[in-house]
Amino acid sequence: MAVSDHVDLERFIKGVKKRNPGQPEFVQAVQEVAEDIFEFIADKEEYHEYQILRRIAEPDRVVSFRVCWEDDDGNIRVQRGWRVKNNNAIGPYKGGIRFHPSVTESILKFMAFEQTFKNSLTGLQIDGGKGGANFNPKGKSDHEVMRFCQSFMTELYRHVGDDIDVPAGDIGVGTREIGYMFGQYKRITNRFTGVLTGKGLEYGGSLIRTEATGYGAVYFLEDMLKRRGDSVEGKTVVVSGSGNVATHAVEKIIQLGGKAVTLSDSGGFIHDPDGIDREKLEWVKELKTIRRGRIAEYADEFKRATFHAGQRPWRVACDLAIPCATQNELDGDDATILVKNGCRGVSEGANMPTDLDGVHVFKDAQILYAPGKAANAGGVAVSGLEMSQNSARISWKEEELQLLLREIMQGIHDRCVAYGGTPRSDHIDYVRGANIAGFVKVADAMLAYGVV
Ligand code: NDP
Ligand code: 2IT
Repeated sequence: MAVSDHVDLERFIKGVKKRNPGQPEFVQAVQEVAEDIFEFIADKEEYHEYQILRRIAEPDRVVSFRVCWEDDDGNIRVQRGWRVKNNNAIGPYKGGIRFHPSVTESILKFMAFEQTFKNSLTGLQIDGGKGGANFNPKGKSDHEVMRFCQSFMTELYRHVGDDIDVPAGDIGVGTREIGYMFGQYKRITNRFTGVLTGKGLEYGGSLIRTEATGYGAVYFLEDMLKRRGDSVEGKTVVVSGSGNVATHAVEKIIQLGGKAVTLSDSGGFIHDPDGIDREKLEWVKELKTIRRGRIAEYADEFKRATFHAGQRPWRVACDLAIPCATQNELDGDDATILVKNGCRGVSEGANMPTDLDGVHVFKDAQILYAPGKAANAGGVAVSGLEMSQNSARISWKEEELQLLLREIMQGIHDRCVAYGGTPRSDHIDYVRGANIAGFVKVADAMLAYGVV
């Protein structure tokens, strides 16, 4: 990068920080992208003149609203809900809804920004949005969750629509919550449309949507390894999280002959040196989706496994790692230890799980490192396919969808390779590849529209 580009980049980041005080996650996500984009657009005057990156890093709209609900003891509770509409240059706003006590505007803005690049990479007609609330579903009864979801949708319904903005699930929002929200949308509007994805199969959901994010993250790993003449088979894999993405990533690792040895939640991680097999995985799924228990219970059930309270799994020696819990769960020290212990590939199932220091460690070590916006795009891709099925009022067969997901993930991989090459080396910088490939499509659409 030329000196003047560095100055421009520094000035740009300074501006982002100034305009978004108290929003570190959003600044972090923009910074990671800007580092690559500034270099790419150095000799592309139009992108500068039309302030494309500056415009993508300013959400089209941020809607914030009060959500009141009544708990089982009759207390009135007040939460804050949001929908961040980052960009709709290449399709309707599209992205998940997160219910977690840690949710802030900064976290939703970072994810809506990332989603713009991710959705562009899928090749489908969808652009970036994200929503959520600082509501903690843990320990709440079914009826409390239902009342919260209904109240949330009573405000959100006026901001979404099947060709306007199509939310889906994320942390704390699965099929149960989508069902309650879809029911309320239908009741208020009297319309049965594909306004949400991740729906139940009985009312317009798509086959393999539940599996898609975790499977996709492993497919991406498989494609990176394949390019090096290697595979997942026989590899030891460290996985964090124990929700939708983590459990389906483990499922695909097992199918491909790998051995996943860890899972985690906010209480700590379990290490199973024998590997998490199909039977154990079914037990975890039941624990997490039906009994809604803690991962610590795994070590009580399977005696050779150990539970490590308050810790993350990155010190366990492995060939491959798939972070699938949450943002900034893997820092520079963790990344250094992973590399030192021989980890050769990282595929991010979660959104921005690696902090900026960690990203630089992986980049410098030149391991196979796939950022979330590329590696976890399988979920939103099948959401996009759910939208297509809903518009046509048809349901595709499982084999067709499996094939489409596999092809889309390979397409994303290849787009990253096309833009992520490094001079005089066979190494691919997948972060740069994803940032630039995601940017170009959105940027060119924005240029076509002029200044709007
Ligand atoms: P789930 O709610 O199903 O599971 C979340 C998992 O992450 C749980 O094990 C949870 O543990 C853990 N976790 C959440 N917050 C924290 C925290 N602050 N510290 C430690 N652990 C935490 O969510 P998903 O599996 O759907 O989502 C996981 C990640 O994948 C998120 O980053 C999400 O944005 C991303 N993602 C999800 C997609 C999807 O289709 N669902 C698509 C693309 C990305 P605990 O139960 O203790 O909270
Ligand atoms: O981060 C994500 O891509 C998701 N939570 C899924 C979004 C979607 O619309 O399916």
